[in-house]
Amino acid sequence: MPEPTLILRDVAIYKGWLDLGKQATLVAALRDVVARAPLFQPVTPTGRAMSVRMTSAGRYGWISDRNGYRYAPNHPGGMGWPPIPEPVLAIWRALVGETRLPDCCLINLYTTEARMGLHQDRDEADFSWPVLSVSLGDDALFRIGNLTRGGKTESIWLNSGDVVVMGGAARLVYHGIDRIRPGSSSLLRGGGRINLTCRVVT
Ligand SMILES: O=C(O)CCC(=O)C(=O)O
Ligand SMILES: [Mn+2]
Repeated sequence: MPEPTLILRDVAIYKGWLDLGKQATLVAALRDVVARAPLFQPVTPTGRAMSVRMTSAGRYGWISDRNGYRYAPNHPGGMGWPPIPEPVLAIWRALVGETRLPDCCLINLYTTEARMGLHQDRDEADFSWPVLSVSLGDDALFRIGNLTRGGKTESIWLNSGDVVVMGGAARLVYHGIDRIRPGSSSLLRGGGRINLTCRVVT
């Protein structure tokens, strides 16, 4: 596997993994996904609206509503999730391998005010598979904590084209997005940031 640019608290960060051409190809593929499985604004189990809008591609999509956080075989609108676009799978193949491909590619859209609180990705059945995440569009301040809630954290700005892999000792690390830097990228018409999070679910 290629060497990451840096490792922060066991999280592997590949700065600038995708050049502008590859980023644009990804965005075009994601527009097709969103056309078939529209973005929706989830609520947390306690009923608070999340600030990101989201949708998914793959056998499963990640959803949140009054019934909890979980993977679902269908979009809340009833349709199936579109397949994960090939350029997304190509990133997974290069950085994780071919043995198993992700079941879910969650697509988060952050507009100016959106953020994501510190959390663990733990709705999957098998934590031996890493989580791979791709940043597109505006810069985002990514915070990495510990394996339990609380304690000191470290932050790093993620830029468009960066890829993050949380596996091994970092698979269950707390992480979140404090804020984005509006207007820092011109990749997305209308601005904002897209994050793709690929996971093996079952
Ligand atoms: O937006 C990001 O970079 C992280 C997203 C994330 O942690 C998640 O969707 O679980
Ligand atoms: Mn996460």
